[in-house]
Amino acid sequence: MHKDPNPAAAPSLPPSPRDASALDLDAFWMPFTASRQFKSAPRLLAKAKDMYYWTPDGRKVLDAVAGLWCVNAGHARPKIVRAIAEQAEEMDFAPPFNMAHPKAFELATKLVALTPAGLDKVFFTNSGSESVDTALKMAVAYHRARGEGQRTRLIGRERGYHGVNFGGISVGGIAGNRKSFGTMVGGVDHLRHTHNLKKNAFSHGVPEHGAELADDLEGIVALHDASTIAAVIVEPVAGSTGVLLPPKGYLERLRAICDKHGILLIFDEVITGFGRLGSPFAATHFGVTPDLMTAAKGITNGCVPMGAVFAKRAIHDVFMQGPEYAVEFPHGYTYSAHPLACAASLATLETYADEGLLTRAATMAPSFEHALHSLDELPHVIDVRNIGLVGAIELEPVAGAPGKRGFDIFRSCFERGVLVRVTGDIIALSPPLIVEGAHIDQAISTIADVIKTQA
Ligand code: PXG
Repeated sequence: MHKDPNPAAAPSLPPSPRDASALDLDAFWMPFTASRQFKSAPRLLAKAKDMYYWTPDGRKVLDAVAGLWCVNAGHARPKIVRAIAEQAEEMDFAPPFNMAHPKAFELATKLVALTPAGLDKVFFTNSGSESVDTALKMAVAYHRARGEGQRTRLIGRERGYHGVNFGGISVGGIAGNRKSFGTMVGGVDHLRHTHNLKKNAFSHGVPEHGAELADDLEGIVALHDASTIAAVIVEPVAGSTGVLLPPKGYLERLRAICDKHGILLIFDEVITGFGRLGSPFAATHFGVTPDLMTAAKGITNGCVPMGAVFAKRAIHDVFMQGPEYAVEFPHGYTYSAHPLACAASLATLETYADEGLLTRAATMAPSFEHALHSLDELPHVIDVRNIGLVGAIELEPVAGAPGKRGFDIFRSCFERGVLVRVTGDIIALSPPLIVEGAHIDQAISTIADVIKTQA
């Protein structure tokens, strides 16, 4: 099926209509980009199929990061492409407030069949950031609706990434994403992060040490009193800040402390959802069920923007009070459950099912792990870690220039035909779940060559 890692060319791909030299790069204010550097030497992508991108000048690039952790079934998959085109013809838009369309219900039913037992309700958004802010609002409003309106505090974690909206950056733990933006949402506190290279470097799978860091929550409860705390939000595996794995037993302990104090546990599964770890969700992988769970990215294979918040039935049901003509949860987006997104997601779920992709990462994990750890001894490599089809290579920063080594490696890999993701001096890999051994070999050998060349 996807066995050939290097098909000669993309057969049906016409030449791109745009090349970099003809483009005016001025007007587009780019997201999360070193813009001046980019605009001095743009890296453009023009076509994509299965495991590959092509640049406008026809250079082929292996996608070792599923776009941005989202194209889990690989690019331009026929069922999904067709579903989007057909939906655009049939009905482009339907208002989502006090109206709906059948595919929204069909999708909701199929999605909750994939989530851990109990997460029976789904609210649609258009991105991970919107999912996070929706979940935080749900948590606070839930407590209020059941008569505990003083439970408003939200607890995040250092090095957490929960998107870029005000709720998300407030519970998020990345100073660089917070410091420029003034007042954060009030009453937020943070757990310590779990990344500990001294104890856990070069772990295969989840690290041994650090479950006790979940007890930070007891400390926070002691400080603020549980009666003021609405929810704790964590990524089961932190992606954006460099693939930080939960220590063995950590998530279970967090769950137990939340239960003890009536605090809702939110898993942000924007990256881990839809098969990344070898199970449909990290919650299923770790056997820990949150009260609310956010998703996005892989929900539509990255083809149409969509996000979701999954909620326990009991949380949803608390809202179902008051007069029947009144809105119970005053929240939602013009594009919640957009018909194109629903069509794309239904076809995505079919593609995942047809090809067993939601568990394929478990099959590929051992060879991925083996290949990744062949980098352990290379110069400047201070950690290599992995789980499912997620990997990270952490490099010693250049003295006085943190992030420079990582960025240089990212650019060199791209020049050599492999797209990786770099955060600071950590290289992250999260290939599409259709990846084959030969693709892994290509990615790892390219990274190895680049690290050796730059050493
Ligand atoms: N939560 C988590 C856990 C995420 O990883 C978001 C929320 C926000 O999703 P949206 O769709 O609003 O971007 C994310 C997004 C990276 C990278 O380099 C990761 C994300 C976004 C951009 C870059 O790791 N994740």
